[in-house]
Amino acid sequence: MKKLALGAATVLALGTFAVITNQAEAATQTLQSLAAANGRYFGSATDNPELSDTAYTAILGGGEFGQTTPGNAMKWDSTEPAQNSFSYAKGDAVVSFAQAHDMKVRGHTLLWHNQLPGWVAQLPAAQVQAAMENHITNVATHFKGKVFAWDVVNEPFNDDGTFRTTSPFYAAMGSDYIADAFRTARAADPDAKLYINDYNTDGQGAKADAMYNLVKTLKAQGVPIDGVGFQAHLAIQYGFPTNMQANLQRFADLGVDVAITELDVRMVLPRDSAKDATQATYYTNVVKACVAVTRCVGITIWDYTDKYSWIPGVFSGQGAALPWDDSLARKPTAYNAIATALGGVAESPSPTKSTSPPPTGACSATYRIVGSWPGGFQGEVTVTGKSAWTATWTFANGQTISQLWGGTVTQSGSSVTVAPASWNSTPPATFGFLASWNNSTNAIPAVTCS
Ligand code: 9MR
Repeated sequence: MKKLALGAATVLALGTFAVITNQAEAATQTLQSLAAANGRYFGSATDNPELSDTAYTAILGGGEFGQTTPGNAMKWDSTEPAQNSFSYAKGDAVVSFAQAHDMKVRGHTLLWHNQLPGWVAQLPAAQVQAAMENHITNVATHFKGKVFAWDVVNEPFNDDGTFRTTSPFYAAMGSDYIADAFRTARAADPDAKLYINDYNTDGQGAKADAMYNLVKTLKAQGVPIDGVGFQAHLAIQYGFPTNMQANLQRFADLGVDVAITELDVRMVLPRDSAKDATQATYYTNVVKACVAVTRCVGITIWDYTDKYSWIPGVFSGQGAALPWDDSLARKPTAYNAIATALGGVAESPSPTKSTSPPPTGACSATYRIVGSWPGGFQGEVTVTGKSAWTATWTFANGQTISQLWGGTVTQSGSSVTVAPASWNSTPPATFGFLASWNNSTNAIPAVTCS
Protein backbone atom coordinates (compact mmCIF):
# COMPACT_ATOMS: atom_id res chain seq x y z
CA MET A 1 0.00 0.00 0.00
CA LYS A 2 1.44 3.34 -1.02
CA LYS A 3 1.40 6.38 1.19
CA LEU A 4 1.62 9.69 -0.57
CA ALA A 5 4.10 12.25 0.64
CA LEU A 6 3.00 15.08 2.84
CA GLY A 7 3.56 18.68 1.91
CA ALA A 8 5.27 20.48 4.72
CA ALA A 9 4.45 24.15 4.79
CA THR A 10 2.11 25.70 7.29
CA VAL A 11 1.46 29.43 7.44
CA LEU A 12 -0.18 31.07 10.40
CA ALA A 13 -0.93 34.66 11.32
CA LEU A 14 -3.33 35.60 14.07
CA GLY A 15 -6.79 36.38 12.79
CA THR A 16 -5.62 36.00 9.23
CA PHE A 17 -4.35 32.63 8.40
CA ALA A 18 -4.18 30.13 5.68
CA VAL A 19 -3.45 26.52 6.47
CA ILE A 20 -1.57 25.10 3.55
CA THR A 21 -0.38 21.99 5.26
CA ASN A 22 -0.53 19.08 2.89
CA GLN A 23 -0.94 21.35 -0.06
CA ALA A 24 1.24 19.19 -2.30
CA GLU A 25 -0.51 16.06 -1.16
CA ALA A 26 -3.94 17.65 -1.53
CA ALA A 27 -3.17 18.47 -5.13
CA THR A 28 -2.17 14.89 -5.94
CA GLN A 29 -4.03 12.61 -3.55
CA THR A 30 -7.49 11.69 -4.77
CA LEU A 31 -9.67 8.72 -3.95
CA GLN A 32 -8.86 7.37 -7.40
CA SER A 33 -5.11 7.85 -7.05
CA LEU A 34 -5.21 6.10 -3.68
CA ALA A 35 -7.35 3.26 -5.02
CA ALA A 36 -5.05 2.94 -8.04
CA ALA A 37 -2.08 2.60 -5.70
CA ASN A 38 -3.94 -0.45 -4.38
CA GLY A 39 -4.62 -1.76 -7.90
CA ARG A 40 -8.29 -0.78 -7.74
CA TYR A 41 -10.60 1.91 -9.06
CA PHE A 42 -12.72 4.32 -7.07
CA GLY A 43 -15.83 5.54 -8.85
CA SER A 44 -19.10 7.39 -8.56
CA ALA A 45 -22.42 6.78 -10.25
CA THR A 46 -23.89 9.67 -12.17
CA ASP A 47 -27.05 10.52 -14.05
CA ASN A 48 -27.83 12.63 -17.09
CA PRO A 49 -29.65 15.58 -15.48
CA GLU A 50 -26.65 16.18 -13.22
CA LEU A 51 -24.24 16.47 -16.13
CA SER A 52 -25.48 20.02 -16.76
CA ASP A 53 -24.53 21.08 -13.21
CA THR A 54 -21.04 22.47 -13.75
CA ALA A 55 -20.10 22.64 -10.08
CA TYR A 56 -21.07 18.98 -9.83
CA THR A 57 -19.24 17.86 -12.96
CA ALA A 58 -16.11 19.75 -11.92
CA ILE A 59 -15.80 17.38 -8.98
CA LEU A 60 -17.05 14.27 -10.80
CA GLY A 61 -14.45 14.74 -13.51
CA GLY A 62 -11.84 16.49 -11.39
CA GLY A 63 -9.73 13.46 -10.51
CA GLU A 64 -11.42 11.98 -7.44
CA PHE A 65 -13.06 9.25 -9.52
CA GLY A 66 -11.56 6.90 -12.08
CA GLN A 67 -14.81 5.14 -12.90
CA THR A 68 -18.47 5.93 -13.30
CA THR A 69 -21.70 3.98 -13.57
CA PRO A 70 -24.75 5.51 -15.23
CA GLY A 71 -27.50 5.40 -12.60
CA ASN A 72 -30.28 5.16 -15.17
CA ALA A 73 -29.03 5.82 -18.70
CA MET A 74 -28.38 2.24 -19.79
CA LYS A 75 -31.46 0.61 -18.25
CA TRP A 76 -34.10 -1.01 -20.41
CA ASP A 77 -36.64 1.83 -20.20
CA SER A 78 -33.97 4.22 -21.40
CA THR A 79 -32.39 2.07 -24.12
CA GLU A 80 -35.42 0.25 -25.60
CA PRO A 81 -38.56 2.18 -24.67
CA ALA A 82 -40.51 0.61 -27.54
CA GLN A 83 -39.82 -2.89 -28.79
CA ASN A 84 -36.81 -3.04 -31.07
CA SER A 85 -36.49 0.73 -31.07
CA PHE A 86 -33.23 1.60 -29.36
CA SER A 87 -32.07 4.93 -27.95
CA TYR A 88 -28.57 5.36 -26.67
CA ALA A 89 -28.25 9.13 -26.34
CA LYS A 90 -28.25 9.18 -22.53
CA GLY A 91 -25.81 6.31 -22.21
CA ASP A 92 -23.59 7.86 -24.87
CA ALA A 93 -23.57 11.15 -22.92
CA VAL A 94 -22.28 9.41 -19.80
CA VAL A 95 -19.67 7.53 -21.84
CA SER A 96 -18.51 10.79 -23.48
CA PHE A 97 -18.13 12.51 -20.13
CA ALA A 98 -16.22 9.54 -18.76
CA GLN A 99 -13.90 9.37 -21.75
CA ALA A 100 -13.19 13.09 -21.54
CA HIS A 101 -12.25 12.74 -17.86
CA ASP A 102 -10.25 9.55 -17.83
CA MET A 103 -12.94 7.47 -16.15
CA LYS A 104 -13.93 3.95 -17.09
CA VAL A 105 -17.56 2.90 -17.26
CA ARG A 106 -19.45 0.02 -15.68
CA GLY A 107 -22.51 -0.78 -17.76
CA HIS A 108 -25.68 -0.96 -15.66
CA THR A 109 -27.84 -2.92 -16.29
CA LEU A 110 -28.89 -5.28 -19.07
CA LEU A 111 -31.63 -7.09 -17.18
CA TRP A 112 -33.66 -5.92 -14.20
CA HIS A 113 -37.25 -6.32 -13.14
CA ASN A 114 -37.47 -2.56 -12.46
CA GLN A 115 -37.47 0.28 -14.95
CA LEU A 116 -38.83 -2.02 -17.60
CA PRO A 117 -41.07 -0.40 -20.20
CA GLY A 118 -44.70 -1.60 -20.10
CA TRP A 119 -44.45 -3.52 -23.34
CA VAL A 120 -42.11 -6.10 -21.81
CA ALA A 121 -44.59 -7.06 -19.09
CA GLN A 122 -47.32 -7.37 -21.73
CA LEU A 123 -45.44 -9.81 -23.94
CA PRO A 124 -46.82 -13.35 -24.14
CA ALA A 125 -44.49 -15.64 -22.17
CA ALA A 126 -43.41 -17.37 -25.35
CA GLN A 127 -41.94 -14.10 -26.68
CA VAL A 128 -40.00 -13.01 -23.61
CA GLN A 129 -36.81 -14.96 -24.27
CA ALA A 130 -36.41 -13.62 -27.81
CA ALA A 131 -37.11 -10.06 -26.60
CA MET A 132 -34.59 -10.44 -23.78
CA GLU A 133 -31.87 -11.79 -26.07
CA ASN A 134 -32.56 -9.07 -28.62
CA HIS A 135 -32.28 -6.39 -25.94
CA ILE A 136 -29.04 -7.71 -24.52
CA THR A 137 -27.50 -8.22 -27.95
CA ASN A 138 -28.31 -4.73 -29.16
CA VAL A 139 -27.35 -2.82 -26.02
CA ALA A 140 -24.16 -4.77 -25.34
CA THR A 141 -23.14 -4.42 -28.99
CA HIS A 142 -23.71 -0.68 -28.96
CA PHE A 143 -21.58 -0.13 -25.86
CA LYS A 144 -18.90 -2.68 -26.80
CA GLY A 145 -15.47 -1.23 -26.16
CA LYS A 146 -17.00 1.59 -24.11
CA VAL A 147 -17.83 -0.31 -20.92
CA PHE A 148 -15.35 -2.56 -19.20
CA ALA A 149 -18.03 -4.48 -17.30
CA TRP A 150 -21.75 -5.10 -17.36
CA ASP A 151 -24.22 -5.81 -14.62
CA VAL A 152 -25.88 -8.43 -16.80
CA VAL A 153 -28.46 -9.52 -14.26
CA ASN A 154 -29.52 -7.19 -11.46
CA GLU A 155 -31.28 -8.19 -8.24
CA PRO A 156 -32.50 -11.72 -9.03
CA PHE A 157 -33.29 -12.58 -5.39
CA ASN A 158 -35.84 -11.70 -2.77
CA ASP A 159 -34.45 -10.84 0.66
CA ASP A 160 -35.07 -14.36 1.98
CA GLY A 161 -32.89 -15.85 -0.77
CA THR A 162 -35.72 -17.17 -2.94
CA PHE A 163 -35.76 -16.22 -6.60
CA ARG A 164 -37.72 -13.12 -7.49
CA THR A 165 -40.43 -15.07 -9.30
CA THR A 166 -42.37 -11.90 -10.14
CA SER A 167 -39.68 -10.85 -12.62
CA PRO A 168 -41.13 -11.27 -16.12
CA PHE A 169 -37.96 -13.12 -17.11
CA TYR A 170 -38.26 -15.62 -14.30
CA ALA A 171 -41.99 -15.97 -14.96
CA ALA A 172 -41.32 -16.88 -18.59
CA MET A 173 -38.11 -18.93 -18.30
CA GLY A 174 -37.57 -19.86 -14.68
CA SER A 175 -34.04 -19.36 -13.36
CA ASP A 176 -32.63 -20.42 -16.76
CA TYR A 177 -33.02 -16.82 -17.86
CA ILE A 178 -29.87 -15.98 -15.90
CA ALA A 179 -27.54 -18.35 -17.77
CA ASP A 180 -29.14 -17.37 -21.06
CA ALA A 181 -28.60 -13.67 -20.34
CA PHE A 182 -24.90 -14.22 -19.58
CA ARG A 183 -24.32 -16.30 -22.72
CA THR A 184 -26.08 -13.69 -24.84
CA ALA A 185 -24.02 -10.86 -23.33
CA ARG A 186 -20.75 -12.76 -23.85
CA ALA A 187 -21.59 -13.35 -27.51
CA ALA A 188 -22.28 -9.63 -28.01
CA ASP A 189 -19.24 -8.32 -26.12
CA PRO A 190 -16.58 -10.95 -25.47
CA ASP A 191 -14.29 -8.45 -23.73
CA ALA A 192 -16.60 -7.01 -21.06
CA LYS A 193 -16.51 -8.49 -17.58
CA LEU A 194 -19.95 -9.91 -16.90
CA TYR A 195 -21.42 -9.44 -13.41
CA ILE A 196 -24.43 -10.42 -11.40
CA ASN A 197 -25.36 -7.67 -8.93
CA ASP A 198 -27.58 -7.47 -5.86
CA TYR A 199 -28.20 -5.69 -2.54
CA ASN A 200 -28.29 -7.12 0.98
CA THR A 201 -25.77 -9.73 -0.10
CA ASP A 202 -22.88 -7.70 1.38
CA GLY A 203 -22.75 -9.69 4.60
CA GLN A 204 -23.29 -13.35 5.23
CA GLY A 205 -26.91 -14.46 5.46
CA ALA A 206 -29.65 -16.25 3.53
CA LYS A 207 -29.60 -13.91 0.55
CA ALA A 208 -25.82 -14.00 0.22
CA ASP A 209 -25.92 -17.79 0.52
CA ALA A 210 -28.45 -17.97 -2.30
CA MET A 211 -26.22 -15.79 -4.48
CA TYR A 212 -23.20 -17.87 -3.57
CA ASN A 213 -24.94 -21.10 -4.55
CA LEU A 214 -26.16 -19.58 -7.80
CA VAL A 215 -22.71 -18.35 -8.81
CA LYS A 216 -21.19 -21.72 -7.90
CA THR A 217 -23.76 -23.50 -10.08
CA LEU A 218 -23.29 -21.09 -12.98
CA LYS A 219 -19.51 -21.58 -12.84
CA ALA A 220 -19.95 -25.36 -12.73
CA GLN A 221 -22.18 -25.16 -15.82
CA GLY A 222 -19.59 -23.13 -17.72
CA VAL A 223 -21.78 -20.03 -17.85
CA PRO A 224 -19.61 -16.99 -18.69
CA ILE A 225 -19.86 -15.07 -15.42
CA ASP A 226 -16.81 -13.01 -14.39
CA GLY A 227 -17.90 -11.13 -11.32
CA VAL A 228 -20.32 -10.49 -8.50
CA GLY A 229 -21.40 -6.97 -7.59
CA PHE A 230 -22.24 -6.10 -3.99
CA GLN A 231 -24.33 -2.95 -4.00
CA ALA A 232 -23.66 -2.04 -0.36
CA HIS A 233 -26.61 0.27 0.19
CA LEU A 234 -25.99 0.43 3.93
CA ALA A 235 -27.80 2.18 6.79
CA ILE A 236 -26.21 2.95 10.13
CA GLN A 237 -29.43 2.11 12.00
CA TYR A 238 -29.32 -1.51 10.76
CA GLY A 239 -25.76 -2.38 11.69
CA PHE A 240 -22.80 -3.27 9.52
CA PRO A 241 -23.12 -6.39 7.33
CA THR A 242 -21.94 -9.59 8.97
CA ASN A 243 -18.41 -10.70 8.06
CA MET A 244 -18.28 -8.65 4.89
CA GLN A 245 -14.65 -9.37 4.11
CA ALA A 246 -15.11 -13.12 4.56
CA ASN A 247 -18.24 -12.96 2.46
CA LEU A 248 -16.43 -11.23 -0.43
CA GLN A 249 -13.60 -13.70 -0.08
CA ARG A 250 -15.78 -16.80 -0.40
CA PHE A 251 -17.17 -15.46 -3.68
CA ALA A 252 -13.67 -14.65 -4.92
CA ASP A 253 -12.69 -18.20 -4.07
CA LEU A 254 -15.26 -19.41 -6.60
CA GLY A 255 -13.04 -17.86 -9.29
CA VAL A 256 -14.86 -14.58 -9.91
CA ASP A 257 -14.02 -10.92 -9.38
CA VAL A 258 -16.00 -9.01 -6.81
CA ALA A 259 -16.80 -5.28 -6.70
CA ILE A 260 -18.58 -2.83 -4.44
CA THR A 261 -20.99 -1.38 -6.95
CA GLU A 262 -23.42 1.08 -5.34
CA LEU A 263 -22.03 2.08 -1.96
CA ASP A 264 -23.82 4.58 0.24
CA VAL A 265 -24.37 4.75 4.00
CA ARG A 266 -27.62 6.41 4.96
CA MET A 267 -28.87 7.61 8.32
CA VAL A 268 -32.07 8.88 9.85
CA LEU A 269 -31.96 12.65 9.45
CA PRO A 270 -30.90 15.06 10.79
CA ARG A 271 -27.17 14.48 10.60
CA ASP A 272 -25.16 14.93 13.74
CA SER A 273 -21.54 14.36 14.62
CA ALA A 274 -22.20 10.97 16.24
CA LYS A 275 -24.03 9.67 13.16
CA ASP A 276 -21.32 11.06 10.90
CA ALA A 277 -18.72 9.25 12.98
CA THR A 278 -20.63 5.95 12.76
CA GLN A 279 -21.09 6.44 9.04
CA ALA A 280 -17.34 6.98 8.68
CA THR A 281 -16.65 3.62 10.33
CA TYR A 282 -18.94 1.94 7.78
CA TYR A 283 -17.04 3.56 4.92
CA THR A 284 -13.78 2.48 6.52
CA ASN A 285 -14.98 -1.10 6.92
CA VAL A 286 -16.25 -1.44 3.38
CA VAL A 287 -13.07 -0.04 1.85
CA LYS A 288 -10.88 -2.19 4.07
CA ALA A 289 -12.90 -5.30 3.20
CA CYS A 290 -12.40 -4.63 -0.52
CA VAL A 291 -8.71 -3.85 -0.16
CA ALA A 292 -8.20 -7.07 1.83
CA VAL A 293 -9.69 -9.26 -0.90
CA THR A 294 -7.32 -9.56 -3.84
CA ARG A 295 -10.11 -10.06 -6.37
CA CYS A 296 -12.09 -7.04 -5.20
CA VAL A 297 -11.45 -4.83 -8.20
CA GLY A 298 -13.00 -1.54 -7.16
CA ILE A 299 -15.52 0.54 -5.29
CA THR A 300 -18.29 2.71 -6.68
CA ILE A 301 -20.34 5.09 -4.57
CA TRP A 302 -23.93 5.61 -5.73
CA ASP A 303 -23.26 9.18 -6.72
CA TYR A 304 -20.84 11.22 -4.64
CA THR A 305 -23.08 13.97 -3.27
CA ASP A 306 -26.23 14.03 -1.17
CA LYS A 307 -27.52 16.57 -3.68
CA TYR A 308 -28.27 13.78 -6.14
CA SER A 309 -28.74 10.77 -3.89
CA TRP A 310 -31.71 8.47 -4.57
CA ILE A 311 -32.28 7.89 -0.86
CA PRO A 312 -34.51 10.75 0.37
CA GLY A 313 -36.95 10.03 -2.45
CA VAL A 314 -37.27 6.38 -1.45
CA PHE A 315 -36.62 6.30 2.31
CA SER A 316 -38.50 9.25 3.71
CA GLY A 317 -36.58 11.05 6.47
CA GLN A 318 -33.30 9.34 5.64
CA GLY A 319 -30.26 10.45 3.67
CA ALA A 320 -26.90 12.21 4.15
CA ALA A 321 -25.42 8.98 2.80
CA LEU A 322 -22.52 10.17 0.68
CA PRO A 323 -19.06 11.67 1.29
CA TRP A 324 -20.03 15.06 -0.19
CA ASP A 325 -22.98 16.97 1.25
CA ASP A 326 -25.80 18.55 -0.68
CA SER A 327 -23.88 21.77 -1.21
CA LEU A 328 -21.02 19.75 -2.74
CA ALA A 329 -18.74 20.24 0.27
CA ARG A 330 -16.71 17.26 1.35
CA LYS A 331 -17.57 15.70 4.70
CA PRO A 332 -14.23 15.31 6.45
CA THR A 333 -15.54 12.27 8.35
CA ALA A 334 -16.70 10.10 5.46
CA TYR A 335 -14.13 11.35 2.96
CA ASN A 336 -11.17 10.91 5.27
CA ALA A 337 -12.45 7.47 6.28
CA ILE A 338 -12.28 6.36 2.66
CA ALA A 339 -8.98 8.10 1.95
CA THR A 340 -7.23 6.67 4.99
CA ALA A 341 -8.65 3.17 4.46
CA LEU A 342 -7.08 3.36 0.99
CA GLY A 343 -3.75 4.22 2.59
CA GLY A 344 -3.87 7.97 2.17
CA VAL A 345 -3.70 10.75 4.69
CA ALA A 346 -6.61 12.61 6.21
CA GLU A 347 -7.08 15.94 4.51
CA SER A 348 -7.73 19.25 6.19
CA PRO A 349 -9.57 20.26 8.20
CA SER A 350 -8.27 17.69 10.64
CA PRO A 351 -6.76 17.89 14.11
CA THR A 352 -3.32 16.95 12.91
CA LYS A 353 -3.16 19.93 10.62
CA SER A 354 -4.67 22.72 12.64
CA THR A 355 -2.38 24.91 14.63
CA SER A 356 -3.70 26.63 17.74
CA PRO A 357 -7.45 27.24 17.73
CA PRO A 358 -8.51 30.83 17.19
CA PRO A 359 -9.53 32.82 20.25
CA THR A 360 -13.25 32.61 20.95
CA GLY A 361 -15.10 35.03 18.74
CA ALA A 362 -12.14 35.47 16.40
CA CYS A 363 -12.53 34.32 12.88
CA SER A 364 -10.20 32.03 10.99
CA ALA A 365 -10.30 30.53 7.56
CA THR A 366 -8.55 27.73 5.73
CA TYR A 367 -8.17 27.72 1.99
CA ARG A 368 -7.29 24.67 -0.05
CA ILE A 369 -7.16 23.56 -3.63
CA VAL A 370 -9.39 20.52 -4.01
CA GLY A 371 -8.18 19.69 -7.50
CA SER A 372 -6.93 21.37 -10.62
CA TRP A 373 -6.81 20.73 -14.33
CA PRO A 374 -5.56 22.69 -17.34
CA GLY A 375 -7.07 26.14 -17.05
CA GLY A 376 -9.24 25.47 -14.03
CA PHE A 377 -9.25 24.52 -10.42
CA GLN A 378 -11.64 23.92 -7.58
CA GLY A 379 -11.06 25.62 -4.25
CA GLU A 380 -12.64 25.29 -0.87
CA VAL A 381 -12.62 27.61 2.14
CA THR A 382 -13.75 26.72 5.65
CA VAL A 383 -14.53 29.51 8.09
CA THR A 384 -14.54 28.87 11.83
CA GLY A 385 -14.98 30.94 14.95
CA LYS A 386 -17.55 33.49 13.85
CA SER A 387 -21.12 33.62 12.63
CA ALA A 388 -22.25 35.91 9.82
CA TRP A 389 -18.70 36.13 8.55
CA THR A 390 -17.16 37.81 5.54
CA ALA A 391 -14.12 36.20 3.93
CA THR A 392 -11.71 38.18 1.79
CA TRP A 393 -8.50 37.44 -0.02
CA THR A 394 -6.33 38.61 -2.87
CA PHE A 395 -5.27 36.29 -5.67
CA ALA A 396 -1.63 36.68 -6.67
CA ASN A 397 -1.66 34.97 -10.05
CA GLY A 398 -4.68 36.26 -11.95
CA GLN A 399 -7.09 33.58 -10.79
CA THR A 400 -10.74 34.36 -11.58
CA ILE A 401 -13.72 32.73 -9.92
CA SER A 402 -16.43 31.57 -12.32
CA GLN A 403 -18.79 29.91 -9.90
CA LEU A 404 -19.15 29.68 -6.12
CA TRP A 405 -21.51 27.67 -3.93
CA GLY A 406 -22.32 28.10 -0.27
CA GLY A 407 -21.98 31.90 -0.49
CA THR A 408 -22.11 34.94 -2.72
CA VAL A 409 -18.93 36.25 -4.26
CA THR A 410 -17.74 39.59 -5.50
CA GLN A 411 -14.45 39.69 -7.36
CA SER A 412 -12.90 42.97 -8.37
CA GLY A 413 -9.58 42.44 -10.11
CA SER A 414 -7.63 40.22 -7.77
CA SER A 415 -9.72 41.05 -4.66
CA VAL A 416 -12.33 38.54 -3.62
CA THR A 417 -15.07 38.96 -1.01
CA VAL A 418 -17.42 36.17 -0.02
CA ALA A 419 -20.50 36.44 2.17
CA PRO A 420 -22.28 33.32 3.38
CA ALA A 421 -25.42 31.85 1.85
CA SER A 422 -28.31 32.23 4.31
CA TRP A 423 -27.95 28.63 5.49
CA ASN A 424 -24.18 28.78 5.73
CA SER A 425 -23.35 31.50 8.22
CA THR A 426 -22.83 29.28 11.27
CA PRO A 427 -19.30 28.02 11.77
CA PRO A 428 -17.75 25.81 10.67
CA ALA A 429 -18.97 26.97 7.28
CA THR A 430 -17.50 25.70 4.06
CA PHE A 431 -17.90 27.15 0.61
CA GLY A 432 -16.45 25.98 -2.67
CA PHE A 433 -15.70 27.54 -6.00
CA LEU A 434 -14.43 27.02 -9.50
CA ALA A 435 -11.82 29.37 -10.90
CA SER A 436 -9.43 29.78 -13.76
CA TRP A 437 -5.67 29.83 -13.31
CA ASN A 438 -2.62 30.37 -15.48
CA ASN A 439 -1.42 26.73 -15.50
CA SER A 440 1.87 27.60 -13.85
CA THR A 441 1.41 29.19 -10.41
CA ASN A 442 -1.61 28.86 -8.18
CA ALA A 443 -0.51 30.36 -4.87
CA ILE A 444 -2.59 29.78 -1.76
CA PRO A 445 -3.84 33.19 -0.62
CA ALA A 446 -4.17 34.17 3.03
CA VAL A 447 -7.87 34.49 3.77
CA THR A 448 -9.00 37.17 6.18
CA CYS A 449 -12.36 36.85 7.80
CA SER A 450 -14.27 39.25 9.93
O1 9MR B 1 -30.22 5.64 -8.68
C1 9MR B 1 -31.31 5.11 -9.38
C2 9MR B 1 -32.48 6.07 -9.26
O2 9MR B 1 -32.18 7.31 -9.89
C3 9MR B 1 -33.72 5.46 -9.88
O3 9MR B 1 -34.83 6.31 -9.65
C4 9MR B 1 -33.96 4.10 -9.29
C5 9MR B 1 -35.17 3.47 -9.93
O4 9MR B 1 -35.36 2.16 -9.59
O5 9MR B 1 -32.79 3.28 -9.48
C6 9MR B 1 -31.71 3.78 -8.80
O6 9MR B 1 -30.61 2.90 -8.86
C7 9MR B 1 -30.81 1.59 -8.33
C8 9MR B 1 -29.91 0.67 -9.11
O7 9MR B 1 -30.19 0.76 -10.48
C9 9MR B 1 -30.04 -0.77 -8.65
N1 9MR B 1 -29.83 -0.88 -7.23
C10 9MR B 1 -30.61 0.03 -6.40
C11 9MR B 1 -30.39 1.46 -6.86
C12 9MR B 1 -31.14 2.43 -5.95
O8 9MR B 1 -32.52 2.27 -6.05
